[in-house]
Amino acid sequence: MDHGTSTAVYRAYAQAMTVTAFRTCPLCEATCGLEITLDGLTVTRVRGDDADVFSKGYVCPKGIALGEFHNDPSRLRYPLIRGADGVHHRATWPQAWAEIDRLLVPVREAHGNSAIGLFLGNPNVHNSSTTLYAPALIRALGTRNVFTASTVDQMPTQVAAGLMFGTGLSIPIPDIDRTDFMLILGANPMVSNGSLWTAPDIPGRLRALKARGGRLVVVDPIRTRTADVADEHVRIRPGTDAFLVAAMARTILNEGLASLQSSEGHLADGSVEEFVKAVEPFTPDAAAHLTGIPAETIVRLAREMSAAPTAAIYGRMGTTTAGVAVEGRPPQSFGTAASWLINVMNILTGNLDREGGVMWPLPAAGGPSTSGKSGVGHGIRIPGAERTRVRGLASVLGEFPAAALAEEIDTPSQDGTRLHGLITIAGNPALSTPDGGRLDAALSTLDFMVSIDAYLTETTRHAHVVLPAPSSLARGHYDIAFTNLAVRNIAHWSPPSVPLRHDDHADEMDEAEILLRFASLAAGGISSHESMDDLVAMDVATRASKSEASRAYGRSPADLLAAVAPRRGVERLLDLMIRSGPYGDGFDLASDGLTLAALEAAPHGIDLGPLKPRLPEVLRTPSGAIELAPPQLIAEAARMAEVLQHAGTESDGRLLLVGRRSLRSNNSWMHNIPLLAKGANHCSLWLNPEDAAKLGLDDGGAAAVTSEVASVVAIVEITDVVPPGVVSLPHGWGHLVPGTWGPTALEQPGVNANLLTSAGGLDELSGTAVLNGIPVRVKAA
Ligand SMILES: Nc1nc2c(c(=O)[nH]1)N[C@H]1C(S)=C(S)[C@@H](COP(=O)(O)OP(=O)(O)OC[C@H]3O[C@@H](n4cnc5c(=O)[nH]c(N)nc54)[C@H](O)[C@@H]3O)O[C@H]1N2
Ligand SMILES: Nc1nc2c(c(=O)[nH]1)N[C@H]1C(S)=C(S)[C@@H](COP(=O)(O)OP(=O)(O)OC[C@H]3O[C@@H](n4cnc5c(=O)[nH]c(N)nc54)[C@H](O)[C@@H]3O)O[C@H]1N2
Ligand code: SF4
Ligand SMILES: [Mo]
Repeated sequence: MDHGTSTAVYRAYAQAMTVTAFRTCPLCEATCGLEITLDGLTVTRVRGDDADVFSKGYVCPKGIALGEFHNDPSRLRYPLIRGADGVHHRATWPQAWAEIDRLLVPVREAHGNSAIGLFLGNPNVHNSSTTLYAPALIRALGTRNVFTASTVDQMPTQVAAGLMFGTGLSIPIPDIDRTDFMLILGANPMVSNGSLWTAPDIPGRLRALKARGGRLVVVDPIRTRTADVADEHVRIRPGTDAFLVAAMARTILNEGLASLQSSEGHLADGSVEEFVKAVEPFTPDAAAHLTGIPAETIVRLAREMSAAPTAAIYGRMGTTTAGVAVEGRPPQSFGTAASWLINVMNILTGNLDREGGVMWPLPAAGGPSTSGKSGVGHGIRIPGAERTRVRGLASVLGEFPAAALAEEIDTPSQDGTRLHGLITIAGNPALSTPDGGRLDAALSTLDFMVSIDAYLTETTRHAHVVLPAPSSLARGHYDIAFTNLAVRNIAHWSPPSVPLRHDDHADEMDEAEILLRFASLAAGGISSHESMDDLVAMDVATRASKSEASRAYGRSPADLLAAVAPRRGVERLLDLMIRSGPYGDGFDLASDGLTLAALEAAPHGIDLGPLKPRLPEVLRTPSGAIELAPPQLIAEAARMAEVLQHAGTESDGRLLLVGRRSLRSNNSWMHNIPLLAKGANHCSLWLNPEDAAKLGLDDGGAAAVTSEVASVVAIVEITDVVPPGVVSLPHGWGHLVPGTWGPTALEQPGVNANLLTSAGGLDELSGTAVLNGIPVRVKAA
């Protein structure tokens, strides 16, 4: 590879003086604008960009720490090949590709394309290079075995949105800036900064809600920071949100409070009647028994929501990844049902698609709800067409449940069809997926493993070849996913703030190029990475020209490609998407529509205004209507009703384990950043004083926590933010392997909460794992 020019650019840059760069923070869904000061290639300061059209200067501790991440000497800067000694050694790019080829070819020849799996982790969604180019690698590999972090996260919400509105990204977003009543279930946006809800400065937006006389209610087993700032905190038994919301919806219907407003005339025929029948069993009393929330409170919340001039109910991790154990059965999850019922509540109270309710963004680079034909589409297919080999679990929106990854590797088969190889991209499934111990062992048996990552981790340490992901500051960035989920329509392009580094200590390659070169290799080298890029661009242009809703409908793809020349890579694809998107110039230079060039001229982003109603144009269901009662979800309601009948809530002495997030951690990474790591133990086991006294445990003491799957030892922190009967441990910790991460992370290792979670009970419709509400025994260690 020719590094001639880029090395020269890099040298010049490295000697440069102080510069200021503006870019979107890639660390969470809030997409804050950052102002970054660089001295050559070293970040000397990060602060919020006061001029950012969306975040207006807001920033959190993680965003500030992006500089230390960029500077971190432990971050990978060149390819690694694992030697016979099991140790990873520096390699050149040609050596790395040769090693990949040497290992990949025999596995595919012996066992077929699907013997290679992929795991895509969370940071992919915050990275336009991988968002746009990972599909090319998947296609070139020809494997059906794709796994992502979605099935330990938001997949239930996507499935519910897909069944009701037609696409997995048609998720209605709380209009926080204009609502009068906000009901939050199982989310802690004061710490997470919002999820499936892109809204920089959630603290400020919640303060503004209260200042204008609005009301905030939080339903969570834990008194979180969000519960602290709320008008009311309602404690709930883990795993039971679907029952709470079903009873609220039933109350609205039975008391004649339903008022459809904007949804009027858009609901599928007969669906309200079907829904009424389906929620009949969920009386407030029955729900009270299971949820632990008094029936009066359930009824009052339903009435309050319907009486508020505008209102939004929103649920996140606690509603999508929690399970409830009933009469000794393993925890069962109703994540998709909970997401469905939340949507239905917004519909029945007249809050879908209206200002102050929940609304659909109109993303500038387009998305599933802006392509195809307006108002009608194919919908989604649930259950999906494919089945996993071992448990026969259905595919969901083109992927398999992450909880099935370990068994797909370690379960032998007659015909040798198991997974023999794995590629991980920006994922740490050894820490982030259930039954992590089994997966960790399985990874060590693979014949082929390649990871693209910023660090050597609990996962990537198993890879035969590790390809370094450059710092996010070195890439161009546009939030393709989160503009589909934002509380305001905005567009923001961040050009690379620093060049890729090539010197004695580094040999970096953009992830788009890594993926294209990998795809080219996986396709047998018949086309170069440049011609692979041309194919991807042709694909994007063709889709735009075939999509009736696009501003390039009916145009020849070749014309569109000519219009965006000489751009290549991410910038070419984005220019195509933006110019054919809902605000685009339609490739007509006389128009004042949006282009990538316009974004390049606006370093603080472009504000495209508040959300506007989108019914019925937004729908992509085959019926062209909102499916209030999809058969898959009516069947879930029947399963819920069955659980209700068997609901004994007596505890057998076990406590229920739930997770949590911390302002100064980001899932399993950023733990090697001194700015974030300092201070208290982030990975303590929260225990209520009553339980601590019963169990004879002291603050700071060690406790053994034992689930059906495994046992771990954690340090106890006694606090009444957790109620009696519930304990909390964050995920993403357990940095015990010498040589991984870096010194700061290894100093405060914590424990891996996912050693305790089980890969067993899934939310079936979405294949999503149960990570909250895990029955555990706790005793002094
Ligand atoms: N028990 C329990 N488990 C959970 C959760 C929970 O609440 N409880 N939460 C779940 C959720 S919501 C999620 S999203 C998952 C997250 O879990 P994963 O998606 O598996 O991984 P992360 O912990 O986000 O780690 C991301 C990896 O990407 C690397 N990385 C960072 N930036 C880049 C980049 O730009 N390029 C590349 N190639 N690599 C990069 C990091 O070094 C790290 O190794 O965990 C899930 N697991
Ligand atoms: N600082 C920071 N920010 C992050 C992350 C991070 O690691 N650190 N991770 C990012 C990612 S990947 C995601 S997906 C988002 C997640 O964003 P959120 O969902 O807002 O964050 P969590 O902290 O997981 O909130 C889940 C809440 O559900 C509660 N809970 C558990 N079980 C139940 C239940 O059965 N019912 C109810 N009602 N509540 C329950 C928990 O106590 C917790 O308060 O955060 C993102 N932002
Ligand atoms: S809230 Fe999220 S996007 Fe904003 S600075 Fe913090 S990590 Fe970055
Ligand atoms: Mo997540």
